[in-house]
Amino acid sequence: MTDNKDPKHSEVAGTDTVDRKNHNAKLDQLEGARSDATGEALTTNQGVKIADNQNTLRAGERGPSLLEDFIMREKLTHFDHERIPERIVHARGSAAHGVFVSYDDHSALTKASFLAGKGKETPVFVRFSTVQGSRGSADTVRDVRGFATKFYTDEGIFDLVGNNMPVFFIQDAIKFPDFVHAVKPEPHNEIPQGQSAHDSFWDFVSLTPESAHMVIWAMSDRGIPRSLRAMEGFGVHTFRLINAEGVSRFVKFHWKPVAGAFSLVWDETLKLAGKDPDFNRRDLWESIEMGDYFEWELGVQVVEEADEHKFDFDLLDPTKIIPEELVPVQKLGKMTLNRNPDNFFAETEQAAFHIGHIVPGIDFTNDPLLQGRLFSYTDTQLLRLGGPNFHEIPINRSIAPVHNNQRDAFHRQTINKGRANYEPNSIDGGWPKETPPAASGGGFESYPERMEGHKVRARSPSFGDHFSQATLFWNSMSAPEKEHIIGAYSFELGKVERVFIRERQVNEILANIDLELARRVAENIGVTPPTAPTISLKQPNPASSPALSLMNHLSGNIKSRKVAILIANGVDGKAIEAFKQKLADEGAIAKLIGPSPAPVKAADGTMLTPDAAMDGMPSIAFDAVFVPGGAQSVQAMAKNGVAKHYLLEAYKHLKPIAVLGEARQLLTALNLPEDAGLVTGDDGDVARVFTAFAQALAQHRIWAREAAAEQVPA
Ligand code: HDD
Repeated sequence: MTDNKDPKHSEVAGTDTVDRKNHNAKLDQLEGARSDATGEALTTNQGVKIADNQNTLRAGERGPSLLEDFIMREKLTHFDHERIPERIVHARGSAAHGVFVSYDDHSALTKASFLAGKGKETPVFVRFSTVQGSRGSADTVRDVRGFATKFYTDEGIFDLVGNNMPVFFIQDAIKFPDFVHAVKPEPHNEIPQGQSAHDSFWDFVSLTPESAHMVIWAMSDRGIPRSLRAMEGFGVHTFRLINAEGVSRFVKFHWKPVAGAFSLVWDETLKLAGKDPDFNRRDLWESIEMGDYFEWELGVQVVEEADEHKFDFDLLDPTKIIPEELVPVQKLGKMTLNRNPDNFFAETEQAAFHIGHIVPGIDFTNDPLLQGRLFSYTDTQLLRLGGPNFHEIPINRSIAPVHNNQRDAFHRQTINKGRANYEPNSIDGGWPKETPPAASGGGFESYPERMEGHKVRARSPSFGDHFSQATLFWNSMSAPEKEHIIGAYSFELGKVERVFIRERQVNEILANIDLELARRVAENIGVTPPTAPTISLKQPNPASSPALSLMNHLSGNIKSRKVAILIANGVDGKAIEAFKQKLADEGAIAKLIGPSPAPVKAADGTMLTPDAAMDGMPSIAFDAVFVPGGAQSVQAMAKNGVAKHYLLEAYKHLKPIAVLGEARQLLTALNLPEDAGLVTGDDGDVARVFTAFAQALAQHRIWAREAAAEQVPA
């Protein structure tokens, strides 16, 4: 078993002496809990070697099994107890280890030690999740994504338990069970799985105007991320950072993806849910295995204590953002996810996050959603992980030393020495002792906020504006993003059986966000378009925020983008070589996709082994497609429905496509017109075609193609 040794944090500034893949203080600690059976005998849980793992002990070869068979009984009993309750929300998740490196000494802002030095490294474990679906549901459903980060700091654990959207559906935690019941599959038939497109969700949100802002985020492209690496993350609530002088400032936490933020298109998500339900999880796993790590910068928006009331919304209201144009995001450091877990259950499933896990220098605010969360997370782990010792499970163990008088209970691992299990004591020298707060290394001290008020069940009037920031979000979208939002509301409300719920959402929610949005959705779902909002509305301030549009979050490069190269016998091998080299130079990933997994003979006689067959890795698994020339291969593809569908589908999903030589005939046959993302050239034109193709790929999708793509049957 592991012990809580002092952390081995290294104060490395700009050096790369640490093999991040395999070592950090947390990974070293976990090493003590890892088990490798290579070369070892098969044993019972008691360490007794097993001679026969094939047959139960029985009375005669054809006789009944004997109760005496302790080997069979132990094995079956353990198996019967393998499952633990899945998380009530965020059940489907995947996770990775990594490291957070502080850019600087941020002690003017906070005394938290993990931000106190340039280059200071802190191990992290991050679990991403969908919210609504169960453990086995598809990755690509329209949903919020959880983004929970466990910082194993040298002052204890700090969990930043956020989402990929900066606001939430409700303002008060007492509404959380209602909201979750409404969005989960309906109680009578447990349908639908992993989707909000059903009556009970829209019934609840149409009756709950405070959800309007979050729902429009969920209906936007943010609800269908292309990759977990391509999502922003948000702490959602306003927190406090407190420095050594005791100065407190309000902050909103942000994760800014180095890869940029970009999404799937809706038709793609529906197909992926069937063809590769593990799409996002696989991408995380495979990228890390390839050494292509996921990276984010941690940032904060900082508001001085004196400015608490200077906004036209309440900082304590979790349905509001602070527009980045009003308060810019300051970058504090960078997180790199660089190692996959060794065991999904032991690490990812047993990870216990809690918004109440904070360290000196960080504190809560009175956000009523945050306050309720402080109760819920420990409570849920007690059930899920079977008792109060879940902090001793290896993935949850602090790397800072843990000593207190909390004792016993199910599954206790620590063997506490000494006779005094209380404090104060004089028997064991008074240990463990309290540590007074200090500028660094001190005990935790809550910010001494001055409080007064009556004990009431009431919400502040400052939480009363539910629409202006939903309007701000809508105003900030590009034309394609607006179309996607209209499409998403129309799809979801179109699945709502009760017309009065459709009408309520359109008239009482959408009409108060934007009349044009409400009218377009109304027309699509067969309800009477509204002519006016139902209440007098506050104008958003600012009127629009460029930081909200995904179009402004692209990285400008094609690193990590996946490109399918379609091959068949007779393909132009030289063009493939040249194209692959250029992709590799830009950090993009190329896969050879053949009619079947069998090797293909190129025109020059070289043998090419496909990475996958066309039906095994369809176009939806890629960001772009390249079709090299070669008379014979093009003829074969022209007769192959799967190959033709590949191109039609990539075109329909607005992906860049590069086509060389004879392969241009395929475009004519398929009636696909050239555009900024459908780039063609002669066999020798690789350099020019690649440049245009890479430019299109850096833009993620060819949005100008959308109207033409709608006509494509794929
Ligand atoms: Fe929560 C899990 C994020 C509101 C109660 N929540 C959970 C996870 C994330 C969030 C990312 C998964 C953690 C993991 O990977 O294990 N939750 C949020 C955010 C919220 C939020 C960003 C609003 C700003 N949550 C919220 C409220 C409550 C909960 C208001 C209850 C009052 N959340 C839970 C929970 C879960 C959980 C039931 C389920 C599994 C778990 O905690 O460990 O306690």
